[in-house]
Amino acid sequence: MLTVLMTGFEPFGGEVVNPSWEAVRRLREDIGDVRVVRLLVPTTYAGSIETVTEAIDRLHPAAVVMVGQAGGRAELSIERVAVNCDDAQAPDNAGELHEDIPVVVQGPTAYLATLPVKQIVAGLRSAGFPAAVSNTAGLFVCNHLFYGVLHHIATHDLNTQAGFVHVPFLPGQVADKAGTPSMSLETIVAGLDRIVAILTSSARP
Ligand code: PCA
Repeated sequence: MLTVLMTGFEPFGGEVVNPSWEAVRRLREDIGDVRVVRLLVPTTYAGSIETVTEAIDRLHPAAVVMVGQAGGRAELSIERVAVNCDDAQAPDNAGELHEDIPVVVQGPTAYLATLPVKQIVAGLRSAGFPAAVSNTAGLFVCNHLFYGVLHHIATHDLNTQAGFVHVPFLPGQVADKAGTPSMSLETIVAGLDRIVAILTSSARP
């Protein structure tokens, strides 16, 4: 049985929900012979990496798909690159402000996602989901976690593929944000479900 670890974040920045966790927590736990483990991650620099790397070391998943909210984006964004830099104007949920500091001191400048980014985008699009490759996961907690997990996997020589998906706001979050795109929870859940299917079908011989 293959295990896929799916993570979502707590709400942040004054929002009362985070579509990443709302969608991840609704994923089915067993899809055929794939076990989907769902994990809530704190939106903090200090806690996010440890929360996910602890689960990777315990579960030895074939893949980890980290999911976060990218308010303002219209499609499912499959992130290609994580960079070794935290630089945000807003504090995390612990009140920490990180301005222009590395995620890992003396770590490599960047890591590329080890999930098949282009194949995921093509698979989503052919199934009717709005999806695109993104070349920046921002410089806030999402990029921090993405970089930290790829660094952990690389430095411990682990056999887990890792990637990051940014999802749009939910419709209810944009009720007072005229002109801002959103995506229904059902579509986000179905898109994440499709990503699991794409990954696990390509992982099989
Ligand atoms: N999105 C933020 C952090 C948590 C989340 O869901 C980001 O894009 O960095």
